Amino acid sequence: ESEALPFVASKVSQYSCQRKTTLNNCNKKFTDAFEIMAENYEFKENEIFCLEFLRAASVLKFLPFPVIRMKDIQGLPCMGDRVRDVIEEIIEEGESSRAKEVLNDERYKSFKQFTSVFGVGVKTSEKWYRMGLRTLEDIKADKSLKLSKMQKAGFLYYEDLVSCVSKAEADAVSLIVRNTVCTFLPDALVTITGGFRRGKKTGHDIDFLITNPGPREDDDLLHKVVDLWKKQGLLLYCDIIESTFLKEQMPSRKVDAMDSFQKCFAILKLCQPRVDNSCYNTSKNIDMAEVKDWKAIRVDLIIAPFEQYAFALLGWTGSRQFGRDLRRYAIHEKKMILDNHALYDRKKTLVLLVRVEHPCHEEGHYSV
Ligand code: DGT
Ligand code: MG
Repeated sequence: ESEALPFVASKVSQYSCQRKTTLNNCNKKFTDAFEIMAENYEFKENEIFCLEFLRAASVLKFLPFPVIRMKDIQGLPCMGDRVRDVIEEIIEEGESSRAKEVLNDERYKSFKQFTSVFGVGVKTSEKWYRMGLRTLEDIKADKSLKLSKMQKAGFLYYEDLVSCVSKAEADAVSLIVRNTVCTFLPDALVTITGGFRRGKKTGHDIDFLITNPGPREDDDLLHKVVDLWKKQGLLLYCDIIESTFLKEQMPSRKVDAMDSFQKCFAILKLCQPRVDNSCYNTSKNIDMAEVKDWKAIRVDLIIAPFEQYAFALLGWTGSRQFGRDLRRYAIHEKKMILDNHALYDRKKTLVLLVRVEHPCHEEGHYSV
């Protein structure tokens, strides 16, 4: 262990990928307010202000101490006037009147409800809001609305999907995914990514990255997996997106661009052991057959060719902000372009390869 160095605000990088941040957040009362502000700007499609608050939240999550006076943020990056105003008010009043206003704002409240449904984004929310619709009850009552297959599933399994996925549930689903994938490709590498790989205890979904280190390629793997789940009655919803990756494709400069891997957005039926409370529950009216013994869980499966696995793992591990900053860092500080498929060196005009040395290990070891 190295000795603790004195904290120097001016040395803090503006890029989250250059800061070592733990899950232990000492500045939650600030970052919660920032995230509300950012979400409201996202709903207004004001990307610049949204990112300003997300970046500030990321910096305060990194700070090893709680901010108690304005002096504490002196010299830190990403502390613009809008951000400082919110911090100052929270220091003085204990809360932010702006964040409170947002929470009480009719448009924000509607967008928050609408976007909590799987398959509903800002665009759809905007459309519904303009139609005068305000709550999920309004949406369900309006029979003239044409919902997508995804949104129908979103409403059908709403209660399960809004309740967080626990680590235990993630582990249970992980077993199912591994077993199914390995029936078709015994050597396949199945890795949990997203928030759970970062050590989070809960998530909104479970993300899996699948690759096959061997020479065998199987373009049908994803289809076989979901077909088997269908047969087993485990699949509640699935949407397979085919890969659009072209060989010789240049990495994308767009910091928020989606990648071109084959992937599947699914909802799985996770069977849960029924809690036997018969000795406490003497009511004879409860028909145990009607007690739901499963939970709908959002699962993303991503298939990456082995040569691109390291980049895919980096991108899908997140967080969103970490990924954005990695790409910005690559472009502005290294004159390179990074996406979920490759790292491109603009000076040498070549695509760099990453060799995965020990694919058998869960975490892997990478060398560029
Ligand atoms: P969660 O599931 O809400 O607990 O949190 P995460 O971090 O698992 O987020 P999730 O599942 O939405 O996505 C996992 C990671 O994959 C995320 O941290 C960044 C990446 N990712 C997901 N969607 C996109 C996208 O549209 N564009 C880019 N560039 N990356 C994405
Ligand atoms: Mg996730």
